[in-house]
Amino acid sequence: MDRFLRDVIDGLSSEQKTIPSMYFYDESGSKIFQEIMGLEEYYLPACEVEILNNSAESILEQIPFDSIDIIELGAGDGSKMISFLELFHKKIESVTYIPMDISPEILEVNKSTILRQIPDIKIITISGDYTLTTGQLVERENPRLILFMGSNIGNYSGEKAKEFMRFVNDMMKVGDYFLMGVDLKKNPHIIRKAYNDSKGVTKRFNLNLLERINRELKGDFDIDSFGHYGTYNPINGEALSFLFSENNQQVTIGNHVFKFEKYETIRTEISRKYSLKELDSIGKETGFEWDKHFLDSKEYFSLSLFRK
Ligand code: AVJ
Repeated sequence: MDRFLRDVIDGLSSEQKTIPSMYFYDESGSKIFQEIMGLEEYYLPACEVEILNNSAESILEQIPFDSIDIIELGAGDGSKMISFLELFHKKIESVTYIPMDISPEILEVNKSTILRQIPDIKIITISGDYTLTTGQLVERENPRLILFMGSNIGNYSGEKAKEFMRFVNDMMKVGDYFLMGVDLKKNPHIIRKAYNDSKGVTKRFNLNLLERINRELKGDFDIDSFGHYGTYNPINGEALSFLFSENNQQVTIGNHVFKFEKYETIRTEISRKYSLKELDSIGKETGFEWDKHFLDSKEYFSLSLFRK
């Protein structure tokens, strides 16, 4: 069975209905996500870019290598990293940029974008699920800087985040570096608004999941009878997104039938926020020697550098 179908059937069969957030990003979902990234209320990208612009030199100063593989997990189109890579390419003798992403198409865009700006940088693209493709790196001896940007770590709940950090740590030799973009705990109103924007773009982003199921899995979701609700819990730092059914209804996907009670929810995403203290202790627990945090002026977001 198709993995998407299986995950949807499993998710909608459990007590608390869920759909994994990785399925947001089909073609139209990726477009809506671009729209989210441009929203005033969705402060994350602007903060991350500010740090990339203001702290790239300080980050570079921490890293003593004269040849380096810069490996980016979930790299996307690469546009965000241009100036950062330019600096590293200028100051370090040999830089190889290795963007990894599920989508081979986006990696082609990435490669041509980077090469247009930095024509003589070495680039190796690796497409596929990065948990399955890192084997392709085993022969490479260069010291490593691994990148995981955009607060994508937030999509993992507590234990899963640690598992991911250990997975990254296993890709590294002692003395290698890991740079991760992390959204920080802050005034809870600001976080809540980032996931409940006033133009309803995040709502469309969530409802697109149901449309995608209708399109690709022959579902019959009545999109108009679902609402969107985002929560933020300042105790555990979890921003959760839900879709909820406005009525008692049933939905058919292929030959599976799912019943929804009025106001029953589907959990679609977790976007976890961290404090710097939490990041320090997670780093220690998952095998890193030290970490340093580079923040934006509002202290909303951190680029956290971990050394193994
Ligand atoms: C791309 C996972 C970091 O969780 O903030 C944006 C995705 N979801 N608005 C996030 C998202 C709703 C985003 N990440």
